[in-house]
Amino acid sequence: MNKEASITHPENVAEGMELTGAEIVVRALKDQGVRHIFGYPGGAVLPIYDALFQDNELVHVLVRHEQGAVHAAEGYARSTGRPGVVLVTSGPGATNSVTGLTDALMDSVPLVVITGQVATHLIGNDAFQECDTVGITRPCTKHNWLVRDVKDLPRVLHEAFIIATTGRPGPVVVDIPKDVQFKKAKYVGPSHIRHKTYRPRLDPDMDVIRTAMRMMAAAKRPVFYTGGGIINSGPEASRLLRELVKLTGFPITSTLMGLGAYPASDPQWLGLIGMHGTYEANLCTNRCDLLIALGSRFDDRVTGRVDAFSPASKKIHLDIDPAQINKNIRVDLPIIADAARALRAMIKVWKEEKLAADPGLAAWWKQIAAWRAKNSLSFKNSTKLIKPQHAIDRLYALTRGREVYITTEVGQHQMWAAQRFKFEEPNHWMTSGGLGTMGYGLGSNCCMVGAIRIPIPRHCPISSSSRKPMARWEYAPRSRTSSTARSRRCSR
Ligand SMILES: Cc1ncc(C[n+]2csc(CCOP(=O)(O)OP(=O)(O)O)c2C)c(N)n1
Repeated sequence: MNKEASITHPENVAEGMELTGAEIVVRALKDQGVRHIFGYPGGAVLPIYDALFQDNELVHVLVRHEQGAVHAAEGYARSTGRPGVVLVTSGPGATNSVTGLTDALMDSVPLVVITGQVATHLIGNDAFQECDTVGITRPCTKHNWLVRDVKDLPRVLHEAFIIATTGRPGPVVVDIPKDVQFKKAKYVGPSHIRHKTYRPRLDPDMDVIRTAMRMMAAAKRPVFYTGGGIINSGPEASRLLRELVKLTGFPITSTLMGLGAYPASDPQWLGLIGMHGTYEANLCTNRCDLLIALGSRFDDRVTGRVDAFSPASKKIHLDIDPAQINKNIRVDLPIIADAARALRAMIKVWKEEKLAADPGLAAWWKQIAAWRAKNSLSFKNSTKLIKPQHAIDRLYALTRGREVYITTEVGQHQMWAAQRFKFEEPNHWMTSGGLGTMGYGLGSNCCMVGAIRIPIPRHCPISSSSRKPMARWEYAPRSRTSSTARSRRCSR
């Protein structure tokens, strides 16, 4: 039979029409607003690749290794705020994605990873390229599914996007056996799908917000300690954070994952917190009487010894994930909510109650100025060699005012970039924080299309991008004829 004739073009299909599992995947991705997919083909996903080949809108970015596909999707998600989508085959394709999945789980990156699986009648037979994908990826995903019945496929795919992107974002895996990709079922659109039980709490308790704001107004030595949760909440959270910091006049520091939520050029900015942070950020955290943690999780690179961390402070902790509260550090006032919604409520209460910072804040700033004067990030430059710190300072100076996206590998250069590059906006800094994955930088850099890449010693690709949409054939292998032919097919 003519293969072309057997494939229904998804854009011509009305909801409720019978589609193959592979066509359902393509249609569901499009209905979820997906434009780019990062992937690598294999036997167990070929029906999906065939359906993709028939489609004119989805752009497939062919990678060289499935781990790279997941990192590219992570970079895409971090820089655009949209979920990254990955398509890989069964067995080794799925297992190669595990490092990326773990990385995304630790850094709360929304990903939908679709894996092929052997046909349902072969599951459990040690079939060729079979592995227990849901078993292997259970601890490194927010949720995962093995779809045995094609009738469940539309619902599962839409639920996958809901779970990946709402509440605390994270990676999900949808494992689809090959025979399910061929079978037909009625397509159901996203508007009909609501998860039965999953309801992340988004709005804060206003009584708790009022208590928090009174604690803030009474504090003599307050400091904001922000994290990746502000970035994940979306650009509005960063805007509201700026407003709250200005309203209160408090100093602010951030974790590695939170860089860019507050402009580094602002005088209230103290620089990075923790093991690689500035003297002033760490002494502020240690001596403060009120620590306001916003979308940060008190990880060991920030706290060091937990029994000696910020010993004199009361602690407020805003997080969308209740599991973070009192996990590492006991806090006095938890706020469970989406960061933007909580920040909006905080600003409202501060203004409505006409609150003002305690006059003690002036002495606190005087103390901070003395710590800052130590200039903890200074270094002895050289006339004989280019020091990495100098290189990053020059890159910052030369790219200032342009839209610059930075990705790093892991190690010393990562810390120098975090310390020295002055991030002004969210979603421009892509680095592996929680897992510390070497290989992340190259992969995540591949989502930067139209980017100028400046590799600096030792493994630091820095991208300055005009954020052009990805070209259809971008990153297809060029060297070998056979793989070029394959990539043409798969880059669609
Ligand atoms: C996949 C992986 N393997 C090993 C490590 C451990 N590790 C962390 S930093 C580092 C060295 C990095 O050296 P380089 O890439 O030269 O960067 P530099 O620290 O010199 O800036 C290693 C091996 C890691 N983070 N990730």
